[in-house]
Amino acid sequence: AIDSVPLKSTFDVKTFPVQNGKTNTLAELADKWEHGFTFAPIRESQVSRAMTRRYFKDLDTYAESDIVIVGAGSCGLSTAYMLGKSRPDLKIAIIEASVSPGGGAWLGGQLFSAMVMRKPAEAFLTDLGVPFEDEGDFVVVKHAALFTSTLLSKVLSFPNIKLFNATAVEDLITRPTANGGVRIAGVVTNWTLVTMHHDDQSCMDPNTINAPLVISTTGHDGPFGAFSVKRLVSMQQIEKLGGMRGLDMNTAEDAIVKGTREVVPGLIVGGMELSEVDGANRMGPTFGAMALSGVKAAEEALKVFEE
Ligand code: AHZ
Repeated sequence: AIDSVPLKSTFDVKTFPVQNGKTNTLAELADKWEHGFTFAPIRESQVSRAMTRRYFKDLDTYAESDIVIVGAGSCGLSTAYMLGKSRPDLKIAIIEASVSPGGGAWLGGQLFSAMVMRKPAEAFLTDLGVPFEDEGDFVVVKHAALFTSTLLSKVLSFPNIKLFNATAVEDLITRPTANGGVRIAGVVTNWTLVTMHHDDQSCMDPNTINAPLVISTTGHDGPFGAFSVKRLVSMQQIEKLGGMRGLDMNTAEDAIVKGTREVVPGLIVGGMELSEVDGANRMGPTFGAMALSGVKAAEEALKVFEE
């Protein structure tokens, strides 16, 4: 039956027989090499349904989220980690434009593997369980990818967090407030490949996620970066951007962590996106401010939910 190709689509996954509900151990596999190895049978539609059914359920579940985090770089992922740990009751959607989450945190700087964090950001590494070498005023993780992959694996393990990657935020949902301003009330999303081709493809309208709180961590200005704060200017909610300044590690990291806040009602901004609002310096290849801006963004978010 598994090989049959029905002329009409009569195949129903619910009636497809479960061949073998047993799971294997690696020790049992060794035995199978000796006695004829085959994978369990599958029909292609089962693979398709296993993926699409879950994705559409997630789209349904997270259409009303408690928090949307825009951008899964080092700051966005640190924010998600803190929120996932402390509030398993909140539904948190992460929207990441790239196929691969992690932003600029897969290398420490240029092509170099090691990631530097100035103290006291080592507290975040200790909590996460990422080992480091102590160099006095700063610590070094042997590979930035160890930090990012550990953080990502913890974030993805939280049952109340869903990462929608290859998906871009193209706009913010707004609601009028009593004083004539606006409150951010969610995000407008599209498949990133569509977002990148609005100019040369016919219109494909976007999708939406409602949420009382959006945390934007889309990085400094670039093809995708600083998305939400640039939109705040064009919707006249902030007059103009300060613009990221030149590199100064000492001032930059303090400014980003201290400045992480609710910039307009319903929108917290963290990480390097904030440098564009406040006219803060960049810090280059030191990542402590990204982790601690994430910790601060999560604390600011929890204040909103405790109000
Ligand atoms: O793909 C982007 C990246 O993964 C994603 N992103 C941007 N715009 C988006 C949009 N919708 C969805 N409209 C979007 N996703 O946001 C992520 C930003 O990650 P990042 O690593 O660029 O930012 P960060 O603030 O988390 O970390 C900055 C790291 C830097 S930059 C820097 C310097 O230039 O001096 N120094 C440090 C430590």
